Amino acid sequence: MYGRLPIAKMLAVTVAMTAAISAVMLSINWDGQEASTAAPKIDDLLNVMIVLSSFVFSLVMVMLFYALWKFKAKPGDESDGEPIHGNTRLEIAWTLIPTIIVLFGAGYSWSVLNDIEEPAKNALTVDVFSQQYAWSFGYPGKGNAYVQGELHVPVNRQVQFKMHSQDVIHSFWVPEWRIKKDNVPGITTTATVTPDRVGAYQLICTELCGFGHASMRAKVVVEPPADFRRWVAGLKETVPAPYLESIRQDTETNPVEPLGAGGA
Ligand SMILES: [Cu+2]
Repeated sequence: MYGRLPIAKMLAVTVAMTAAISAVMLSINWDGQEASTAAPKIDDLLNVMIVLSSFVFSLVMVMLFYALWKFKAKPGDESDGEPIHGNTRLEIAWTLIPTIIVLFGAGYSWSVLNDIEEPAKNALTVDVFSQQYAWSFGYPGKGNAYVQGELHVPVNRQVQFKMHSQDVIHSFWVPEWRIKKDNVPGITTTATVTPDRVGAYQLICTELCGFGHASMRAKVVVEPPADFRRWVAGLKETVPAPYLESIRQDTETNPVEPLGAGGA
């Protein structure tokens, strides 16, 4: 028989290794500057996931290297390995531990998502139009004022971005806000963001959408409310008719009837 496993020692090594890996991984600023109220919450979530992943990785490595060292064949030993018929305690442990970790991760993510998508009463709605390979924006609360390639929003106010793709799937991503949302043709998707830092950022398409995908970007300006109002008031164009039509079609192609009832 193998004798008892040195569980206390293995656990100590696992914890030490988790701490060492986490210290290195958490010292790296993975996501860059935080510029929305959601950003610190999402970064905390990522950090917790990094620690959990470091723990799982360490545990697997410690057990793997222990087994390699402990059960190595002696020189000259040509015999077959000992037949093993399961180990109930081990099987319970390797089912229970991952289940707890995954359920914890799911619950924590759920609560963060709930929190950051909580709608605010004074939210500003912005229509986002994506098309190979450009972004443009409409302000339905401001007479459908329209602008191409440059998005302005006021600081410290929730913005509800309504996405309307005109062709293929694009994805709306401002890294400093952390928020990402797919733009799906025929469907209106919504991204909720409260920018909390004045500055200029980049909107990046993060769904491979064709030849010009890499250059599908727009400037994002977060500014004080008065500056934003002045900027919007200075816009000359209004949302073009085909785009307005796509907003109407989007809602029509989301049938309220159950699927198969001829709604689409
Ligand atoms: Cu793209």
